[in-house]
Amino acid sequence: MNRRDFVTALGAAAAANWSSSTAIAHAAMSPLKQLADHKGLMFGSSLALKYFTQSPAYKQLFISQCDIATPELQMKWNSLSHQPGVYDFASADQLVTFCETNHIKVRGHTLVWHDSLPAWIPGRLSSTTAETIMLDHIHAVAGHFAGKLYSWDVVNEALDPGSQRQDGLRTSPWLQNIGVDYIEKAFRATAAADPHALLIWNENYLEVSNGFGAAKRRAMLAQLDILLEQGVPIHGIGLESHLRGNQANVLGDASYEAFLAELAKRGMKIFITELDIQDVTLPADVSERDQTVADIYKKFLTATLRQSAVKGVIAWGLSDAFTWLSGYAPRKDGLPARPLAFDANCQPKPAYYAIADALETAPRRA
Ligand code: 9MR
Repeated sequence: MNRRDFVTALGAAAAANWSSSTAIAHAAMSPLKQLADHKGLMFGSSLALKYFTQSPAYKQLFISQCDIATPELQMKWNSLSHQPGVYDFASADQLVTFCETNHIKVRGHTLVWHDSLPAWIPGRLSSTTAETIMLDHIHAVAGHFAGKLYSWDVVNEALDPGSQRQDGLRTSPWLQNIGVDYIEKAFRATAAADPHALLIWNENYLEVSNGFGAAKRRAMLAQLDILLEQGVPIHGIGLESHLRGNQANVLGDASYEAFLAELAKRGMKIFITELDIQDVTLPADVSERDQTVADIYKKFLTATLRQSAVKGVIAWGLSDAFTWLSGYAPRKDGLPARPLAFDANCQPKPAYYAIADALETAPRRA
């Protein structure tokens, strides 16, 4: 039995009889960052340092598995600033220092979003003030971290086919008050403030092959063609990939791979930026639930990693003990959510083996 078969068999054993196989599984575990690195890829997770205070084991797990991290909250506008023009970078700086010490790259997240804005913003935004407010924010924040970050999510979730606009753009406060060129202005300002960071458009639902996802893909490619034609410095696309346990038939299919190829053709680097799998609709039985989640990880990542423009996979958390889904999408039966690679005790689940397997079968990047 080769190592991959061994790891797969362990995954199946873990699903069948979790408690007795945990010790062996842990011993056989290769760090995901190492498996990724063998293929010229990065692996990481969202990061909130407060979880490390609650669980030193989680801290060790994080350091062992990740070579890239995204602050879950600390670089959002409402975390950094409570009054116009006044910023407190202490928590975000602490996170960056932790990552520097542990050789973990940091993805800045996120500069221009319609969500997580400070309470003072809505009352102040108008067509005469919005552009200055946005550009001052980019200047202050991207300027503060200049040279320290791997990338910036410059705009976040800027598409919404439900908006009924022809161009598929979200009618966010930025679009409403600045106009469609807020995207171009945001990218150019970030490039000026931090010329070293990769500049990313981070977006949700692009990975889902249904009508909504297809409309988003069309809108994204059309926007990219306009922006790139105008020389806007946009270097990559983030696919959030908050997946669901009942989506197996609309994930990782040929139309998705064709979309990734279209992004690659336009010179985009591609990142999976917020990967998790909501298990709210899945059966209570843990083995069955874990296996369904693992199968989706495997199918989705295998298809994704075939595309060499994909440079990294970042999960939205590592341990089921610390997932936003516990609050956002609690199960009706009250059982804890199991959306991530490691269980609440930081032990690998079938999802871990599925991710490991997809990384091991991925083609090597140049
Ligand atoms: O996981 C994050 C949650 O704790 C926050 O309350 C929420 C609002 O800031 O953001 C969540 O993360 C989001 C990410 O920043 C952007 N894409 C969607 C993520 C899940 O909502």
